[in-house]
Formats: sequence, C-alpha cells, structure tokens
Amino acid sequence: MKYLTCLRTLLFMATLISSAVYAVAPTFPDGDDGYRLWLKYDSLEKSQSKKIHREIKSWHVAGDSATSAVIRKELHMALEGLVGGIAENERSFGKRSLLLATPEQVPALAEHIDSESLGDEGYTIKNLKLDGKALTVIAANTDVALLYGTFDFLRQLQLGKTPGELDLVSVPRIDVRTLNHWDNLDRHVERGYSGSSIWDWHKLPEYVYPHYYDYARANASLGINGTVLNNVNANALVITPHYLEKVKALADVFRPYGIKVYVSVKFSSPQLIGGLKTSDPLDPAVQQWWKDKADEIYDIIPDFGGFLVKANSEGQPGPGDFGRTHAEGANMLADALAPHGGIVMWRAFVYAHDKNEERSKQAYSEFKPLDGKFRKNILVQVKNGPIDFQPREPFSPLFGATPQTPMMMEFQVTMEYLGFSTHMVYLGTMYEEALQAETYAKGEGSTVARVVDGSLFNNSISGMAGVANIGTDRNWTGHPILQSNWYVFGRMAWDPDARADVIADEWIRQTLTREKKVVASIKDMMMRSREMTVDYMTPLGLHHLMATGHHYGPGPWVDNLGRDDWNPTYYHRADKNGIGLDRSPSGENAVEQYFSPLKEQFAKPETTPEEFLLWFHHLPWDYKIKSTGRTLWDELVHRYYQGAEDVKAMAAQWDTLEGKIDPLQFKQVQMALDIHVKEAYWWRNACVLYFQTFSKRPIPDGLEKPEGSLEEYKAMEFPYAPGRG
Ligand code: BDP
Repeated sequence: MKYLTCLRTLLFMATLISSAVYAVAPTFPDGDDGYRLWLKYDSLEKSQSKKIHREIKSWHVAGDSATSAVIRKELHMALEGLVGGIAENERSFGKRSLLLATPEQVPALAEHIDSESLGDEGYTIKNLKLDGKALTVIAANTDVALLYGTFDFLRQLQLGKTPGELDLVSVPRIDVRTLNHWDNLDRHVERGYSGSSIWDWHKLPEYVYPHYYDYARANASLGINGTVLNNVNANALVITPHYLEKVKALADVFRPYGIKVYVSVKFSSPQLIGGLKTSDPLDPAVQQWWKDKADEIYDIIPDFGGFLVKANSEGQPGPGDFGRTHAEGANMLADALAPHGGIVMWRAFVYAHDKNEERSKQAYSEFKPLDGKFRKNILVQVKNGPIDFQPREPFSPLFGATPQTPMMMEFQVTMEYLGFSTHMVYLGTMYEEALQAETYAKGEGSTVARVVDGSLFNNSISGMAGVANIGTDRNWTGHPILQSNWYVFGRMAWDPDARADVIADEWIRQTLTREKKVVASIKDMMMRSREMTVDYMTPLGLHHLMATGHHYGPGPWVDNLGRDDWNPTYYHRADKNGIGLDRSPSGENAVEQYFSPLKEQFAKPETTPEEFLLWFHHLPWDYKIKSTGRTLWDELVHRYYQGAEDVKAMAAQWDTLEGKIDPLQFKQVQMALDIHVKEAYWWRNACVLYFQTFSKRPIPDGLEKPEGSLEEYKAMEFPYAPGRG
C-alpha cells in the first residue's frame, strides 16, 4: 500500500513536471505552409456551393491529350475542395453541365464562338444551349487554352462567382510570357532568397520531383508559357548532351501545361565546349556550330523555345569581343533557331567597359542605331528602367525608340534591390507604374504597355520576362506575401493593362482569406508597401545606394569599386552643394533619349515629377520642394523617416490580423516584418547620417536623432548574405 501511494505520488509529480515542461516549451503554430500558393481550393461558402451544384450537375472534357488529362486532374481536385466534388461525365455532356472543348472536338460550338479572335491561347467562358442542353462552356481553339480557361473558371469560383454568371473572353496580349531563373547548375540562385534552385540538376533526368508539376500548374494558372531554366550569367555546359537530357526531362513535364523551356547560353560556347578557336558570329565555322547545336537540341526537344543571351555585359562574352554588333551576334543565333521555330531573347542590359558615357544612356546608344537590323525571331529584352531594377526608376527610353525591333519587358520579381525576402513589398504597383508610363513615341496613348504588347508598332512578336523569386523554400518564395509578386507578374504578362489593386485583391482572396475586412486591410498594406520602400531606401529619385556585391542594406558611402558606375557615390553625387545626378541638358543629357514632351519636362527640376527629382538633377540642399515647401534636405530626411515609420505601422497593422488568417502564415509574415522594421530603420539611419556629412544641416524639428553612428553602419559586413552574384 505504502509502495503504491509512493508510486502514485511519483507519477503525479512526473505528470506535473511534464505538463509544466509542456506549458513552457516554445510552440510554433500549425497551419498552412504556403505550398499550395493561390491554388488552395478550400471549401466555398455553403450558399455559393449549393448554387454551383444547382448550376452544374456534371462536367465533361472533350479532348484526350496530355493537356486534357491535366485539366481533368485539376478539375477533380479543385471541385472536390471547393464544393465537395462534382461528377465527371467521361463520355459526353448532359444537361446542366460544364463542357470544355474546342470547336474541332465539338463542332456545334463553332457558331457560338469567335474562333479567330481567340487565337491559340485565348478562351471564352459562357453559358449557352447546345443540342437543347443548357451548358456552361469553356471553349478555345487548343487544349492549352482550355487549361487557361479552366484556371480562370476556378479563379472566378474562388472570387465568389458561380458558373451561370460567367460570360468572358480572355486573350493574352503578349506572346512570350516567361520566367527567368537565375539558377546555376550547382543550385545556387543568383539573387535568390528562397532557398536553392528548384531544379535538381544532379538527379535529373531520372528523378523528377512533384514540385516540378506544381510549378507548372502555378505558371499555367497565370498563363506563363515559358521558362528560362538557368542564369543569364550562363554556364556553357547547359547545352552539352549531358545537360540537354536534363532539360528534356523538364520540358516533358512542362509540355502539357503549355510551357516551353528556354536556356541562357554563353556566347563563347563554340570555344568553351565546341573546341573552336573563335566565337566570331561572322565566322562560317561558328555559324555552322550553332546550327548543328540547334539541330541537336531540337532532335531532343522538338518544341524547345530558344535562347536568352546576356552578351558584352558585366564581363560576359559577346559579339563585341570580335568587333561585331549585338545585331550580328543575335542574328547568328536566330538563324540557327529559325528553321525550328525558336526565338532569341537578346538582353539590352549592357554597359560597356570602354565607353565613357553615363551608364543610364548606354543601352539606348547601343541598341537604337541597330533598329531594323535584327531578324524577325529576335526580341530585345530590356529591364524596366535604364539602370538596374531599382526600387524606382523612370522607364527605359528604349521603350518606344525602336519601331522595328520588338522590346521585351524584363521585370525583377526577386527582390535583389528591395530587401530580399524579408521585406514585404508588393511589386504590382511598380510594374503598373512602368507599364502605364507614357512614352509619347507616337503621341499620347503610347504607353510602355503598348510598346511591349507590340500594338504600338504592329510588331509580329511580343514578350515579357520576370526574374523569378522561386526556390526550394516550402512556400516557394521565402515569404508568403511575396508569392503575390509571382502572381502579379504572370497576370500582367497576360494583360499589361491589368491593375495592381485588382490583382492584389484576387490574389489575397485565393491565398489568404475571403473575409472582406481582412482582405481590405492586407490589400491596403500591399498597395502602399512599395512606396514605403522607396522612401526608406531611395527617396526622391535616388538610386543604387545598396551595399556592395550582395546589395544587402545601405552603402551610400561606397566609392572604391573597380568601375566608377558600380559605386553608389556615382549615382547620388552628394557634395556640400547638394545631391543628385545631373542628367539634364546641362549635365549628362540623358533626358534627350526621351520623346517630347518628356525630355523637356525632365530637363527642368520644376517640371520633373518629384519622385524622379534627384534622378535627373543635382540640386542644392536648400532647393524648395514644391509639394511640401520644405528644403530638399528637410524633405529627404522626412521621407526617410516616413518610410521607416510606415513600415512600423504596417507591422502593427499586421498584428491586428492575428486569429483572422491562417496562424502559420500570420506568424511567418509577422517574423519577417520584425526584420523589415529593423532594416527600414537601419536604412533610414545610415543614409540620413551619411548625407548629413555633406548637407551639414540638422535633423528637422520634431524628428528624433538617428540611432547609431555612421562609423558603425559603415563597419557592418555580411560576407554570407544570400544570393550573391
Ligand atoms: C544585376 C545583378 C546581377 C545580374 C545582372 C543582370 O546584380 O546579379 O547578373 O543584374 O541582370 O542587377 O544581368
């Protein structure tokens, strides 16, 4: 008995201890890990679900291609999740069913749709009667377009619609809609902040991960139809037989999803892997080598997309090494690919070593004179701004300047210059700003969007590329909200006139919550987030103030790099008189590259939009800022402070969402915001303290002193910051 009591006491104490341990043990919320992206298909509200069941009794996919199989699988999964499942009718379509078909598969459809205007990728979703049966129809000319229609249909359901209400036509405005992966063959991702490369090159071609399929689904859901698998700073090996087998394995996975594979090639490949003595594009042996290489590639991958090329830029080889032009280099590759239907995306991100021209002007100087000299299967790929993916830049003056050469837009989706994957910055507003900018190339209405979609100059091909932010992180992009940048890129590549707020809204409702107030709050944060970033990093048109190499954090003081135009001091030009880079006619005259009336507007500080003031002008510290009446110095400081405070307020706003969205997603964003706030203040303090050494003016009244000392900030080093080039 005594023994038993003793045992009981012991057991009791053990329970107490273990529950105490349990109580204090740190816990981490369970929840949604973000892997499903915006394709979650969680159950819809009862009333909506009932209505859907009333409207659709069964569904039928008429085709029998690999793509049709993908559509079936997606519909099964999605309808199961959204409304508890709807039966597939494998043989035909009955009354009140959802029918997915091309007019070839169901000829009676022909009179109901305008096939010609849909092209190969457009689709329509509408309600109509066929053989006396009321149907909801997703119709298109190809199975891939039907897949796009399927994803739109599912998106509409998730946005609260029911099939009976749908009546839409959607045709992509841009032909080539690609992601660019800056992924190396060793799986390091240049400027990648979401883990390693999702391509496991070593295990390919035999080992194919499920995430390759989910990657394809996600892209197809946005209409992205191409992927460039490897870094623009290319490794020549990617087109050797060993790697082509691996590329083929990925192409096979992606084909049913309408996604073509492309690779970045090194211009000197004939020498590096071909054993030739030169890579001169006018040398017949070199031309033959590329032709043979193209034949070899298309033998293995018949629908291979083509090449992306970074040439004569940042140390990469190119035609310039042999005294040839970019057009001569690009044409040689285009000629090799043309018989197979392939294209060349030739980058205009060039700034030559030997040129003494201000950097923002060089791409235009190089490419404008080549207009009309490129083959028909070439797109020149231009970054949105004339420098390099900065938080804010005016649009590149190449847009609109080359009527005979299609300019393909290149956006950065990964956040190299925008705080990596811990700053919560929605880039939709930045993309929209660039695409909606007026070039005035053919008078008013000549927006960048119309240059890029080819409609302004009637180009026969058009394209948009996004440098991917995707990696092996479970949530793909390292930060739940940054998935929206992949999403908005894809949606704007489909429709360059789409609006950032509409897209943010639809992304939130599919990914995070459908609760109105919560949606509104998250959208509000997303929509303001990029402007805050501009404020705490590079307000008033400042740019390229990031630290050296990794670009993590502020480094406005850096002035010792190999090239003048790699130094932040080159860009801000702060001195005792003022700050900013004079690109007006009295300075570098970069404004001359823009059409009137922009060139006149940008020529004078009074008519330059404030957000570009220091991009185009070097102004005295006492210069009066029109919108606020403050001096330039006071305004600069105010903006730095405002940006940091806005981020802090955003973090507090996020905190109010606890319990209102998935706990794990909430927590992940909250933790990232802790870093974001800290780093916004770091940017603010470091930049203000540094610029103060020139302005010699006090921190404006009412603002606290920046914490820390400039010396401390300058001494900070981050040898292991991710994503290095
Ligand atoms: C710069 C990046 C560098 C890229 C380069 C490019 O820092 O890693 O290689 O752009 O676009 O912004 O080629």
